[in-house]
Amino acid sequence: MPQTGALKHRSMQANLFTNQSDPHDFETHELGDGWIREYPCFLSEAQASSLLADLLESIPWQQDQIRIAGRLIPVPRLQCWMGDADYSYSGLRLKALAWQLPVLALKQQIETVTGRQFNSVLLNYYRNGQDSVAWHADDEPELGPEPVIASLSLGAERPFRLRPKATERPERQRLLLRHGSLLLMGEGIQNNWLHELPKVKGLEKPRLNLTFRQLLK
Ligand SMILES: O=C(O)CCC(=O)C(=O)O
Ligand SMILES: [Mn+2]
Repeated sequence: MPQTGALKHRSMQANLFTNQSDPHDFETHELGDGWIREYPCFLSEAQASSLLADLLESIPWQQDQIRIAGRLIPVPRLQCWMGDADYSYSGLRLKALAWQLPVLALKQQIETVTGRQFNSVLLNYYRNGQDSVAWHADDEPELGPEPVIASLSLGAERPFRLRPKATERPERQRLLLRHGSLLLMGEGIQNNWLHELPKVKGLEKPRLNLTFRQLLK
């Protein structure tokens, strides 16, 4: 940011006495037919680093395969689906793992700060800059007509891009997803926009991302 056509609203409460960042601080970007909100300091550096080490170790990471034009292709990242119900995308059925304590605690913290409810999470492990997520929208029917998704980033800072689904529209958005930051993708984003996490040449450091979702019962 700043980006074409993006209107920003800030809520930055500087703490004059401790100079500490507040997890409630946010910046909203209105994109016309959708909005996103960044919480740049959602977790402190120490909290984020400890959670990163814990999850790298404790999550049963696996490389799933999706079917494209009849062929099974390994996705370029490791994943784990956790929560109250199983999930499908691109012909892939993900069995839900029971909530693990640090992830459940994080879910509750995110619900308090965002005022939104979530019952599942997709955890992604990008081992280095060659791992990525291609252009997509999280608009499966199981997520309801207007999905709102909260996305927490840990580890290597990576660019995240958005573009309208309508190919004739030129707008683009690019954010940097920092260690310990939270991105809330609000109403309109999954219906009207696509997002991706592109590959980054020469990056060796790992990154984890947790996208909290609300599946319809
Ligand atoms: O890693 C990210 O920041 C995005 C992940 C994502 O879009 C997804 O899991 O649907
Ligand atoms: Mn997504």
